[in-house]
Amino acid sequence: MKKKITLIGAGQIGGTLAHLIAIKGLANVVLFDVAEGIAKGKALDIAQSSPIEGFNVNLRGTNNYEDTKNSDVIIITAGVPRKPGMSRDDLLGINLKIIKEVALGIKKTSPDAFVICITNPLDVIVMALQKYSGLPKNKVVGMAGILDSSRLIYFLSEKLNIEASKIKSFVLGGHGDTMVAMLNHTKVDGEPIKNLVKSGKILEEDLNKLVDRTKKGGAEIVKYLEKGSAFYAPASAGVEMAESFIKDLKKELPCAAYLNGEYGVKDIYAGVPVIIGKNGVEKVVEIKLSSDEKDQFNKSIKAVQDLFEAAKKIDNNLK
Ligand code: A3D
Repeated sequence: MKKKITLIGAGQIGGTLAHLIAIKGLANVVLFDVAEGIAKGKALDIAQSSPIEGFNVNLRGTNNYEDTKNSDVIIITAGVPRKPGMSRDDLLGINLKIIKEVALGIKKTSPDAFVICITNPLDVIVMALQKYSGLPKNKVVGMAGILDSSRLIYFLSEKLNIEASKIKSFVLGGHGDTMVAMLNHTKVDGEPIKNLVKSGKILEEDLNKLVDRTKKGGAEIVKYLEKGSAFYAPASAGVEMAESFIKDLKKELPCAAYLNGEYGVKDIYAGVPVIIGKNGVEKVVEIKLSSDEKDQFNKSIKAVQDLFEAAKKIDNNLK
């Protein structure tokens, strides 16, 4: 039987998620949105492309949680995106309220689902989602690291004029300006990037610029779009996580996961490499960090902790 993926939020990312899932034939899709017409319209529009694309999945739009019942996967994008000049953290108050409503909705109807959160500010919202819903911590995870890593890999591939598939790299920590690019673990065609710096194939200064551009990758797109934020690459990243769960691929992916002592951190969500398989987050992979990476990672964790303190001030129930 086909699996069921519910998308809570049928906006820019939600619609793109539905399109990608349908084209891949990954699962039947329920698009849920408080704006019922948007959910219904997008579901119908994508369904009408099935004779052309040749996919065979059901798509429906709704504003009723009953229709999302017993979902295998839920991907949440409900909330407000950034406008030019806004930071992700500026979205906290409004998106916290929305996530509470969503958490209560999915808890009642799909308590066994694997839940992927994309709503910003990511690390704090996914942590609040887990607390509000009470769903198991290995079944509630945030999407950010795959996107940030993909941005860095793309920028490197453009700069070095080499296929992105030949580059391995990833980004850890919180999904914000403090994210940590793992340059010691970055390889181009199997060769450490540091060797390419030594041999002059890329200047250290240029490499640092690419890392900085990655950190500001979301804002760059917000500025271009003027209305709304990135949605194609975020949707691709969300689908990769859902697919690893549904097909039990056990891929190692950088995601915002619950840390219980790993990386020396307790009781917080942050971006680390995890294995995603049929049991959700099956393992947090602990890689060795250099002392500089460790310092940067701790700074990033501190930023997430501070923002979670701000969230607790907004809603006492988060304590
Ligand atoms: P947008 O196109 O505005 O879609 C959001 C949708 O959520 C709208 O259709 C709303 O009607 C809907 N919505 C609002 N409240 C509710 C509710 N209570 N229940 C159900 N639906 C609701 O935004 P988008 O799709 O571009 O972005 C969605 C979120 O993803 C934003 O918070 C962005 O900041 C965030 N985002 C995160 C990343 C990460 O890498 C983590 C990247 C890009 C965007």
